[in-house]
Amino acid sequence: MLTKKICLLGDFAIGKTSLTTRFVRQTYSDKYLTTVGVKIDSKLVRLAEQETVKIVIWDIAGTDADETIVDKSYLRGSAGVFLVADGCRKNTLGSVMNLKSIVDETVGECPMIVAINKVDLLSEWEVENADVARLQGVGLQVFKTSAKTGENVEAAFQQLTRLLIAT
Ligand code: G3D
Ligand code: MG
Repeated sequence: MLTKKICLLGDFAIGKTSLTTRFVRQTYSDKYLTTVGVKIDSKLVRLAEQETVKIVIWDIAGTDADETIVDKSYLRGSAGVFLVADGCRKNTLGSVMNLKSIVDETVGECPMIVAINKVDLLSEWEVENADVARLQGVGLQVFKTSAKTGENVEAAFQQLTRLLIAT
């Protein structure tokens, strides 16, 4: 079976761990432990074409909103990257662009998907269509997700998996 490593990257407290937990275990907990270092999970993803891929997910500790620091050694061997922003904090989109550049430099060209998370909190939503269009303009596919309700979580991971096996 194909095994592919992906990394989740994005600012602190935007929902990386919650998205991973939702995807891997179909659950969501409002209680969470701040990720220290890295947490590794895996899940078998069955694609429509009867193909099953084992996705190994590296949930890397949140970066500081101002610094976008990521230990590049974690990125090594990644087949793809799941970039995460918080729809209620527009500045987290800037970090997504920085992280994309870091991935471009360290991993090289690889599939990346953006999840703009917390779409269940629409009343607090700050991200506009133009922001989404800007990401799409640099070739990123964007999903508005909620780890809380599960909306689009499976779809985003499935799409990244599809891109992984297409390359
Ligand atoms: P991180 O791994 O990116 O640092 P976490 O983020 O998954 O630890 O989540 C940070 C906070 O955001 C947690 O709340 C978590 O419950 C919340 N959260 C994550 N995803 C969603 C979502 O889709 N919707 C909503 N409404 N909240 C979400 P606390 O309050 O424990 O800090
Ligand atoms: Mg975390």
